[in-house]
Amino acid sequence: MSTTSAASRAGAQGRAPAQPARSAARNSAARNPARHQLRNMAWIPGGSFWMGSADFYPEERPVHRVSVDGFWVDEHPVTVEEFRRFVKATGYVTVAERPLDPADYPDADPALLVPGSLVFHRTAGPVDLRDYSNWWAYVPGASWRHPDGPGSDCRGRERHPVTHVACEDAECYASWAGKELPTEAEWEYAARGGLDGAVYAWGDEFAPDGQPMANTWQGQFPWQNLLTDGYEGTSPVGSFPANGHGLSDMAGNVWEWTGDYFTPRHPAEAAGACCAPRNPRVSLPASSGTAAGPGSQLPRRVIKGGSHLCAPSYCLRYRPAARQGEAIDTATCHLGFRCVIRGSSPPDR
Ligand SMILES: [Ca+2]
Ligand SMILES: [Ca+2]
Ligand SMILES: [Cu+2]
Repeated sequence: MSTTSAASRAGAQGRAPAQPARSAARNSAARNPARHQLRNMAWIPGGSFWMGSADFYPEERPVHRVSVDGFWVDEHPVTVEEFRRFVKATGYVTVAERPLDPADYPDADPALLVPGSLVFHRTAGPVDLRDYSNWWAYVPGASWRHPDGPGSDCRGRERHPVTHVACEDAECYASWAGKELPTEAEWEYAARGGLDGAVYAWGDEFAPDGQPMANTWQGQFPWQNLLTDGYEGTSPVGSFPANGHGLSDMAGNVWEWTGDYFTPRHPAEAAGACCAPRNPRVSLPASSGTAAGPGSQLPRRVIKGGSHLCAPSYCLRYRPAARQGEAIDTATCHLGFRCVIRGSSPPDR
């Protein structure tokens, strides 16, 4: 499912990051990455592809030609284990763990101005799908360390993707690791695994020979999870087959932050094949517009790939072309990230 509608923290207010994003987070591409940085990364050869889809949601249109240079990308989303290493080394405190300043939220219920994050709760039965508060709750104390709220922890989930990370958290991690967040074009190109124009990261059929290819939701959202794929909630990275580039969990498991601001539509196709945009990116927050509703003053970034909460009955977004705008301060139990390294050379083979 999507979290656009659940974008505002504390259910009623967005919040500005308590610390300014470090400028280093923007220009950290290592020209000559060290060997250890490239561990668990795959080289994606440059090329061009058809970005977007005409067959699903309006924000994926129009399909247009794009080219990207080669880059390295993490083979799986950043795990709890990896994020813990970063926090240990730096003492970093995530957005969801920071107190909110009441001065920033004059209209807010003070009881909700405490650190926390959005947690999904399965409902007892069918509910009105237009009201996301039926299944999303702002849970004080929920964070990457306590993914289900106070009393829960990450024991047994070290190899699961880290969750409850806002955009700034993802960028600070990337900066520390000498990496960056992918652009939307890079992410989508990598997710397609060389299958240009296919519906899914593995082809056009959702479950070839009945085999689940990603951690999604089977059954009637948000009350009946049939667990055909074996997982409720997140799954250890790499639990499902990798795509043609050797990348795991591009579809489902957790949504993933990108470096691009959200636009409600893709740009039109260029006039000729000669003119396909190269390494396009959307770096102006203003282009993300403002969504209706609370928290809408915050810019939105593109998130990609869908999650374990995406169900055909509600949100068919476990596809490379799928995209969503997410307020930059949002943290949830189904949103994580992976990183890239640009500007270096391909591996010697
Ligand atoms: Ca599942
Ligand atoms: Ca994913
Ligand atoms: Cu979804």
